[in-house]
Amino acid sequence: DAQATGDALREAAVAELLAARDRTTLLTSSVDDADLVKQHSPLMSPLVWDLAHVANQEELWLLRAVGGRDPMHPEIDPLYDAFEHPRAERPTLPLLTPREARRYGTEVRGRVLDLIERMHLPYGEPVGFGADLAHAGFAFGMVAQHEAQHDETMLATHQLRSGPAALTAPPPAAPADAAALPAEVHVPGGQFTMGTSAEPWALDNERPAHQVDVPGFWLDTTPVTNAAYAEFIAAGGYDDPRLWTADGWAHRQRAGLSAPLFWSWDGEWVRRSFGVTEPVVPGEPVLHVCWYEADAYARWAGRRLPTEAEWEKAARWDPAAGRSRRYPWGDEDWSPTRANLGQRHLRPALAGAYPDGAAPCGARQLIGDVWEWTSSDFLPYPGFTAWPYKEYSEVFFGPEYKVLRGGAFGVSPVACRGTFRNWDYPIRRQIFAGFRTARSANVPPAPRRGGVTA
Ligand code: AVJ
Ligand code: FE
Repeated sequence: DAQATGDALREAAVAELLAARDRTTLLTSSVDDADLVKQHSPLMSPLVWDLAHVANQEELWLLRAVGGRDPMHPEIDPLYDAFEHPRAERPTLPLLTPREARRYGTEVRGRVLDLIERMHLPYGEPVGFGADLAHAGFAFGMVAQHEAQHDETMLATHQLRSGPAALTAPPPAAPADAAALPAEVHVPGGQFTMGTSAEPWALDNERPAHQVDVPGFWLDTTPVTNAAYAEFIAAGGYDDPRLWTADGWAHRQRAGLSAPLFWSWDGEWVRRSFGVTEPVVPGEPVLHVCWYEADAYARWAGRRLPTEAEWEKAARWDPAAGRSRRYPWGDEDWSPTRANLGQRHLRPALAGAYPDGAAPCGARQLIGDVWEWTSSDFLPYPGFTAWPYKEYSEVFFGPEYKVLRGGAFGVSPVACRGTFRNWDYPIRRQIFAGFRTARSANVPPAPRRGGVTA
């Protein structure tokens, strides 16, 4: 009933807020203060900015908007408004010190836990002050997802920093049956439900649920591997303008692209991963490629990137039940055997891993491991309403951003589901992005490239 659902959502919100803070603490205590205030790349904020920004957003949405409290330190709001200062500029701002940022975060969190404990979380009809934002614990879930997203951003900053490793983690489990997997799987044609109106913490851009007709198509069983991608490089893929879009070729020339970010040639391909230089693992999904590189690879392979709707249909459509699932494996929440999420590992698992997370179509690793570029621009669904602020999604809609789906090893489960949408510029490579390819039913299969066990 409504009371029990409200209590469950409250408990889940508290657990997710605490889990996000554990990750934030790990990411900001594994380096010293000099490292926290330093800018490791013009693409990223200093870690200490993210630290205070998550606290500031938590204060804004939970203490002020839901709780009706007065601002704690109104003078710092502009410093932590992502739209006021671009990332490159943030190190020059009079930011809170690491010690001040930690204390601010702890104070906000203490008050938030106090607030949520004493709050009635409306689940049925919204009533009273702040009831809309707090409805189904949405604002709490949104803030937990926000901090989790910045944890992923901070993880990308860690990957960009120079010097010895600051983070360590065990490798993910190896797949048992990858050799037996088909290269591609079929997704049947017809209507399916894309997006959601039911998921309580779905963000505005995932809403509302709507019917989309997706003709039958074929999709790679797993993300494209390093071995397959290395074949594309060896075949001269970076030197053949016919494989690239006009914008992609111009960017490839301007930026001097010749391999994924963090790769270098040393008689073999090696890569730098969180402070460790190591041979590129052939069977792992390729990581740190931009949309233009993914698109060119797909053309070389005689294929194309999947559309966003194709990706979601492959991940959610259950033909036997005639409905869309929350996740590829069903409606149950994530668990560690289903997908590589939550920064439990610092790398993707080998292609073919996580049989427990397979979709009804047979595709693996749609959730976790690497974000997957789709061919689609980031656009609103029919019936979209910005909520609770235009700057989460609406201001980004348009052709300049491409959609990524599925989440990566550094994405927290709270911010990952079959409907979750991410987006970035097609030139971006510091994000944990790879891809898989597709072909329409009327296109003949091309010779297999790479292979899931390579
Ligand atoms: C959804 C990952 C594109 O990091 O810019 C964080 C998430 N929004 N703070 C981003 C976000 C506001 C957003 N992405
Ligand atoms: Fe943010």
